[in-house]
Parts: sequence; C-alpha cells; structure tokens
Amino acid sequence: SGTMIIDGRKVDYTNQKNILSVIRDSGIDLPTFCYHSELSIYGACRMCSVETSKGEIIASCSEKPRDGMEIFTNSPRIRKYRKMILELLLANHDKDCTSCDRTGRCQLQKLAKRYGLGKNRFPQINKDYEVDNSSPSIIRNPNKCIKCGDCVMVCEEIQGVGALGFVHRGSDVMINPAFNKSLAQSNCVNCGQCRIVCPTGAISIKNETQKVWDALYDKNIRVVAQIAPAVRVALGEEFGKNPGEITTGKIVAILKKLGVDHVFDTSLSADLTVMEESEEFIGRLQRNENLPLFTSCCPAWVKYAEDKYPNLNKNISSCKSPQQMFGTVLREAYNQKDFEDGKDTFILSIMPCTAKKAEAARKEYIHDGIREVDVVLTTQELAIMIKELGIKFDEIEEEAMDMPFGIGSGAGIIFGTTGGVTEAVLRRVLKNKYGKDDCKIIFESVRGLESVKETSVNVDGREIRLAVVHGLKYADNLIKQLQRGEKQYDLIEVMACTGGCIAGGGQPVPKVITKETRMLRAGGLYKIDKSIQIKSSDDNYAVNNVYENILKNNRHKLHNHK
Ligand code: HC1
Ligand code: SF4
Repeated sequence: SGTMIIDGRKVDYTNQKNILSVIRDSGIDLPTFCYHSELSIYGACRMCSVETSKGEIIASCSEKPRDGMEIFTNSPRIRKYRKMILELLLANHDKDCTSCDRTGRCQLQKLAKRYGLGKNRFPQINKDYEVDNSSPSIIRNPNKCIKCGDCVMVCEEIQGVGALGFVHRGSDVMINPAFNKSLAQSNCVNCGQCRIVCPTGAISIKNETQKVWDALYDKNIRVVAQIAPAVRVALGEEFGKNPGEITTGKIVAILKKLGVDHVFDTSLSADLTVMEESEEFIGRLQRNENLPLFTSCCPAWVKYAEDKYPNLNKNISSCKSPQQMFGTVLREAYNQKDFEDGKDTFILSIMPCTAKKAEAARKEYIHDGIREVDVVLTTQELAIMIKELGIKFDEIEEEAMDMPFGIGSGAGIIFGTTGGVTEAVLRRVLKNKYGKDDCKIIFESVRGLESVKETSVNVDGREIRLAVVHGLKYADNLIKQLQRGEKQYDLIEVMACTGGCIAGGGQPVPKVITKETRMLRAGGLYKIDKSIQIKSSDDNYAVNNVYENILKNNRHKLHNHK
C-alpha cells in the first residue's frame, strides 16, 4: 500500500496490481483495448499510457504502483499520444461501421468519439483481408482487427485451446489460426470467448436471424422455440437492464410477437438430462465402470475432449445436451401433427452460446436430412431481431411459457451456471438421504466462481467424489492430474466458459466482462430457482408427461449412441 499522486491529487492504494487499477479505482476511466483483469498483461495497445513526473511515458497496465510516484493521465503529451494511437488504428481499420454488428458498442468507435477525432491525418490503409466465414459459430474479419491480442490470450490462457496466434511482424502483424488455416479447420471449439473480449467487430457471431425471419413469414411452417436458462438473465442488458435481471416473461411475449407459435423452456429438457444422467451415473457406480463420468451438455467441452482426449470418449456421458434432447422430444411431439396439418415444424433454440450452433449442426443430430434443432440464435441475435422490429422492451407485458413443455424445475434452471448441473444431479440423487441443512451445505460447495470446486458425499455407504470445473484450461489441468493419479473423482462437470453458460459467447457484451457480471447473472438464476415450487427434476410432472406420452419406448433417443 502507499500513496500516489495522480493528476495532482493524492490517491491511496492498497493491493492494486498495477497503476491502471489505481487510476481506475480513483474514478478516472482510463481507456484500454487490451487490458482484461482476468488475462495476463500484454501491454499491446498503449492506450493506458500515462506520463510520469520525470517526463517518461509508461503503459500503466504494466507497472506496479510505487509510493510517492506522480503521474499524469491527461497531460498534453499523453493527449497527443493517445490520439495518435487511435488515428493509426483507425487508418488500419476498415470503415464500414454502419454495417458492422458491433456498431454503437465498439470500443474503437467509442474512444474515437470520446477523444473527438475528426479527419484522420494518416492515409487509410485497406488491406482487404479475407473474412473467415468457415466456422458454424463465429465470423472473423481481420480488416477490423486492432491486434490487441485479447482473443489470442483468452483462447490460450482460459480455454487452453490456442486456436489463434500472431503471425508476421512489424506493420504486417496480424492474428490468424495456426498455419493459415480457417477457423473451421483449426482446433477452435466455437466457445465464442474471443468474441466476448474482442473490442471491435473483428470477431462476431454468425448471424442467422434471416433464417428465422424466413421461417416466421412462411405460413406452412410452425415455429417452436426453446429458451435456454442463461438467456433470461442477460438479454435485458441489451435494453439497459442490469446483469442478472430476470426477463423470462418478456422474452416469451416478444417471441410470440415475432410470430413464434409455441415457446418452451430448455430447463425442462435439462430436467430430462438430470433424469438420464443420474441413472447413467448410478449404473456406472454400481458396475464401477467408465468413471469418472464427465458431463456432456457443453458442446465446446465435448469438442475439446474429442480433439484432445479421444480416450476419454467412454467417460463422457452418453446423454445428449438439453438443447438436443428438446429437439428430439419436439420432433416426436409434432411429427404426427405436421403430417395432419400439412405443416413443417421449425425448431428454434435461443441460447447464450455460440457453440450450440455447431452442436445443432453435428451430423449425428441430422436424421434423413432433418435437424433436431433447425436454427440456434444466440441471446445477442435475439436482441438484434427485437431491435429490428422496434419492440419497446420496457413496455412489453410478460407472458408465461406454453404447456406442456414450458415448465422446468429449479434444478433445470441452475444448469446455466457453473456447478448447476452437479447440484441438479445431487438434488435428485441425495433426495431423502440428507436433511435439508446438510443438503444446503453440500449444494453451496459447488456454487461460486472458483475455477475448480470439489465436494464429496456419502450415498448408501459409498463416498462419491465430485468436481466442477469451468474454463477449458482448468479442465485440461484436472484431466492431467487424473491421468497422473493425483486426483480421483466419480463425476466431473465441465463448462467451457468461465462462469458457465451465463457467460457464454452468445451473450451481450458489457465493456468488459467481470467477475461481478458473472455473479449477477448467476444470481439471477438462483433467484429464479428460489421462486419455483419444483426444486428437483424428478418432481417435474412435465418430465413425466414427456416420458409417458411423448417418448414412450423411445427414451434411448435422448442419448448419443457411441
Ligand atoms: Fe446452457 Fe444447457 S445449461 S448448456 O449453459 O445444459 O447454452 O443456459 O441451454 O443444452 O439447459 C447453454 C444455458 C443450455 C443445454 C441447458
Ligand atoms: Fe478460441 Fe473459443 Fe475463439 Fe475458438 S471460439 S478461437 S476456441 S476463444
């Protein structure tokens, strides 16, 4: 701790790790492109530069605060320097802001405005790089890239994937997948975390809204939608609400306004997943085979494991994800009706996740040319549709989801945050085995944002060891520990994105996503859970209805047949 002098004002600091944090904590919004407190410091953008009393210009993100140090954040030299950086970036950046999906929320655009940049002194350089459209989930446009390195860092440090890297040097430097491959050919797992940290429109979601408009306009098509748990606690952010604010009823009403015929809840199929997965788990425990069981609901994790640890295939749950289970159930439910009405049913998912687009496109989920889920729209794309239609979000009156698939249990809701799947399975498996208070303690142990959470419970005399991990890099570490025999578990929940689906690659992007954003969104899900009478998946009568009246003898269709 100590005291610094910032712009002539004494500022005390305690344990801030760099000068940038001291400045920001003192109430000055010093701009950056490349600084994310969760990633390592890279110092590429130099926007956070400040001048010292000795006249040096330093990047405040890369220097520790020192007692007595005096700095200026807005000296004439710094102002000039900052503007020059921005001008150089803009000269290298394509100019089609109006058609960019990041317009209005682009950090470069915002700062250009904030520093009153007018006509650029530097000549415009158009490099005309090819746009990479190959991925089913995201689009990379190098012409909009400012080389801050955020995407490289998140992909490497948090996801452990390393699909992106710097190539070339000097003014030719750019970011690409290795060996000049396209994203689709690379080991990218489609998580979209690079898009969350990208300050410009260089990485964006593959926009599939037109396919949905087409289906909505077609009289011969019945559009049926499912809404994932995490969407409802983040969509509001696009309309001025705080992270975690619950907007389920508005989403339903809006989808209806858009012309969707029936709106259902993915947390119902999350309940189905709990039923199937806990049975699978108990079976494996009894036979002592293929343990630990890894969860299979996160498609980015599934792809990661397939690519990197093919030997783990038998350990990964055979359960389809809730999204695909719902697609399966809805196809069963509407098959006959489609035939009678002469209509086609179009199944739309609204998901917080870019990898869900890739999941729905997997060949095992296409039967006789028909996909289980036709189109996956991310939360962000739903916001685009709402804005296109000009719906006033605040004025929309809430509506309930439709029956018989519009009810999920609290367990199905908390799937959307790290630890949720584990808690949901535990609610079912521990039923009548522990008192309420003990359950509370056990459930608490899998909540929160710690990268790896562990707990163990005694079920019928057997100690069951569970681990919950989010961020693929941490999953990778855990797998290595298992392989070295340092750790032993029976059940491992893996979610690719830090915080789980609430922080998925398809969610709205705050200026920077922080721990607080994640806590608030997760808090929204726990709040919904509190307000639902049905806490455990097996108590959800809508689940029983699916088994008895829809699936009948076709329960196996909820599984991947490996
Ligand atoms: Fe998720 Fe899931 S929780 S994976 O985060 O298992 O996307 O929300 O829908 O499928 O339910 C995502 C969320 C979602 C599935 C469920
Ligand atoms: Fe890396 Fe995920 Fe981006 Fe792919 S989508 S490049 S895996 S961060």
